[in-house]
Formats: sequence, structure tokens, C-alpha cells
Amino acid sequence: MAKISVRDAALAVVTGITGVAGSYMVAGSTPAFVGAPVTSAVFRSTPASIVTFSILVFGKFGKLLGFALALALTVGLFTGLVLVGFAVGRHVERRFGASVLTTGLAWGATSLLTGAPVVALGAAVPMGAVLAVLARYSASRIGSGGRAIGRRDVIGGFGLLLGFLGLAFTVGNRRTSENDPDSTNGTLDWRVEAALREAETNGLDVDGMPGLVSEENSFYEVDINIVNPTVRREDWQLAITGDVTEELTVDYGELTSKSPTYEFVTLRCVGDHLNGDLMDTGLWTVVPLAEYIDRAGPTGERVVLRGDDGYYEEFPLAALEDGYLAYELNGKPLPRKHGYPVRALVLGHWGEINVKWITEIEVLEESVKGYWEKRGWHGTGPVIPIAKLWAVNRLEGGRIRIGGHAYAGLRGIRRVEVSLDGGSTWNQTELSEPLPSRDVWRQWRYEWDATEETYDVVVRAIDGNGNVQPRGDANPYPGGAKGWVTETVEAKTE
Ligand SMILES: Nc1nc2c(c(=O)[nH]1)N[C@H]1C(S)=C(S)[C@@H](COP(=O)(O)O)O[C@H]1N2
Ligand SMILES: [Mo]
Repeated sequence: MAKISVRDAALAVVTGITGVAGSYMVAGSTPAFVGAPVTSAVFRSTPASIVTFSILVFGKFGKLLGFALALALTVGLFTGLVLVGFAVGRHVERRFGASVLTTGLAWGATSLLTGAPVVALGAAVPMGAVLAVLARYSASRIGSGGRAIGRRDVIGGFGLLLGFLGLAFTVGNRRTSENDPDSTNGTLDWRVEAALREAETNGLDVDGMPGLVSEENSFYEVDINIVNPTVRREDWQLAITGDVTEELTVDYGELTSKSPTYEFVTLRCVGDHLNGDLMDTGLWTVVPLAEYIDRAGPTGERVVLRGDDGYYEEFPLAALEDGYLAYELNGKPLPRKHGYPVRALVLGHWGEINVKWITEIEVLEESVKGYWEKRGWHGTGPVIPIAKLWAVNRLEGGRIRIGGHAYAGLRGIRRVEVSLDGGSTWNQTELSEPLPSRDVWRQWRYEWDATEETYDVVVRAIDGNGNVQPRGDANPYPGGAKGWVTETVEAKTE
């Protein structure tokens, strides 16, 4: 095997970067971007323990880290292709042999990975162009020495590369937002407006505490992939299959021809830390699933819900008695990252069975493991009650006001109690008026005159059945964090 010169390697890396950038430029953050299948392959093949660790320890940062790794791998893949092109191109008695060959390879590989041959040209053409330019620097062919590259060439080349990266990033981002559903036109339905107003009125006033309804943009997001699917309304279909008397499909037109209801539903990820923020509430436009399930006539007792991203979760069919298909969030089309055009909502359960971009409900007779359960999680059941401490206000005259949100799924929140002495004595807190939904959080607030310097504050929820929030392993893995949120509150800030 011929040795690869440093120069060839450097040229190959630059060409590889150009290809990835070119792909992003035409595809944006959609499945047609060459980084999408590579990132999903990386996530899927990463050992469960590492995925879990990076979710729990790094949170969003872990996702970014995974993305950076996958991008590097994609660049590596393209770089390899270019080197193959160089090696073979050496034997091609044409000046542009290597460029043509490499362009073809890059196009083929990208098409195969993304299944989008036309968009794949976005990766291949810029690579070919770079190589064609580089070929001019070569006396005969790339990969066989050629004219020495001077410092000015290198600086100029870097300038061009950076310029192209900037352009690709900007244009690609625009492509990404073109794939977001249009939520700018149209006015909110009056029922949505009324419900949102009620939530606004019910909200307790504590500085820095989130409202009773989360903004679409700040609503937490957990996905198995970095790049989310792009499903068009016109193409969306839900199939009910498996152990049923009659398989059936539902499309978007049929779903939205039903008169919808509007439900406040809180979602919480089983991976949420005790006082974490993987918990949010939306006002969802929904259609009950029960009618469709009944029509299909299930003969099994388990279901698998599948999403367009390859995600799937399995749980008892009975949970779908409180199951919905949701197609709007806060009166606007579901954002792409929350499952556009349609997602499942299963009241009272951990977030993970609320499958986004839902495509199939398969009824089964026997149970199988879902995506996260294969990775050791137990997140398909009802949520564990939680009271969060999300805001501390120091008021005039040495008064302290604290507040947060409490959630217990379908059991509801009856009380939230606060201890100022590490859990020896307990005080009742004020609760926000309940919203007219069955599976929604409440806010709590507590105020006192500070006479001491520090307080060991502990917060706990009591659910609608009178059960006190359980204590136990505070680690969210595998079945959700157990315990009471505690925080040392200083009367004065230094
Ligand atoms: N198709 C699909 N659905 C999914 C997921 C996913 O990765 N893919 N993540 C699940 C998890 S773990 C949670 S906690 C919720 C989060 O919903 P959100 O991102 O809209 O907040 O979606 C669930 N539904
Ligand atoms: Mo989750």
C-alpha cells in the first residue's frame, strides 16, 4: 500500500469537511443531512451505560458532545472516501480522475446513508469542486506529489473554507426552519385563549418561577436522535396493527375532522433529577385514542407505540384508556421537536411513552422491551410524585418567599409541605387553583419572616390519595429519582 503523505491527508480532511458542510447547506437539520444517519448510528450503538451516564451527567451537553463526535465521524468517513479516491486516482491517467471518482463515491455513500440522492449532491458537488481546484495545483495528479503548496495558498484556502462553512451554516439553518410548521398565521381558537388565560390567572406570583403553562420554545426535549424526523401532514398516517380484529389507519385529515378537546398535560422524563427541569406543561389539542382502539378491536393486552424516528415503547394497552393523539401545543401546530404533526399523550405516565411523530400502535399478546427498557430504564409506568423548589425570593423586611411546581400524575396534588428545619417540623404551603385537567402540575408558594441566617429547607408533595412523596434512591436511573428536594436558603445574599 502506498503511504499517505501529510499533504494528501490534509487535503482529504479539508475536502471531507467541505462535504459535510455542503450536505448541511442543502439539507439543514433534517434526515437528509449526512450527519443524521451517522449520529443515530452512534447513539444506537453506544453502550446503554454511557448513553444513560451522558444524559444524567451532561444533560444537553452530552447531546452536543454526541453530535460533535458524530460530525467528526462523518468528516472521517468522507476523508476516507477521498483518500480512496486519491489512491485509485493515481492510476487514472487523467488530471481530474481522482476528483470525479471521489465525487461519485461521496454521492453514492451519502445517498445510501440518507436515502435522498438529489440532496446528496449537496455533499458531493462541493467536494468535487474542491478537488478539481486542488488538481490544478498538482503537476499531474493529486496524490502524486505535484507543485509545492505555499503559505499563501494555505491561508487563502483556509479563508475560503471558513467562508464556505459560514455560508453552509447560515443557509442550512434556514433549511431547518423551513421544516418547522408555520405557527405564525392564524389566530388562537377562543377556547385555547380562554384556557391559557385561566392558567395565567391561576399562576402564583413568585419571581423567577415558571408559569403554569410552558412556552413552546422552552418546553424540555428528549430525543434518541440529534436530528429529528420531518414528517409532512399530508403524509402522516397512524396504523393500528397486530393482535386486532381489524387493522386500521388514520390520517391527518380524518384526525382533525373530529371536534378536538383541549387538555393541560404535564410531561416529566424519568431521567429528570429531583430538582431538575425535565418537566413541563402544555395545553394540547387532542383527540382521544379510545375510539380508534375500540374500532380496531384489540385481542392482546400490551401495545407498542412507534415513532418515525425508529423509537418505540411498550406498555399495557389499558394505559391508552387515558391516551390521546395531540396535534397542537398551546393552540399552534405541534413544534417539530415535540412530534409534528401528531404525538401520543398517555396521562399519568412518564414522558417516554408519549411517543412523538407517532406512526404505529401495535397490539401484542406478550410483552417485549421498549427502547429505554432495553437500556435498563423502568420508565413506562405512572410518575412518582414530586415537589420542586424552583424559586427563592428575598423580600423587603427580611421576608423570604419560595415556590415551585408539584406533580403526581393522575393522583393529583393535594398538599405541598415545607420544612425550614431539615424535616423536623412541617408547614402547609399555598397552592395554585387546580387547572381543569386530570394530569397537570400545580404551583406552591410559602413565605416567612427570616429570624435566622440560614434555613435547611425541605419540600414534599402529598398526592390526591394522601400518599407522601416517597424517599429512596435519588438517582433517576433506572426508575425515576426518589426523595425530597432540600436546599440551604440564606436569609441574606452576601
Ligand atoms: N418518537 C419519539 N418519541 C419520544 C422520544 C423520542 O426520542 N422519540 N422521547 C421520549 C421521552 S424519553 C420523553 S421524556 C418525551 C419528551 O417529550 P418532549 O421532547 O416533547 O418534551 O418524549 C418521548 N417520546
Ligand atoms: Mo424521558
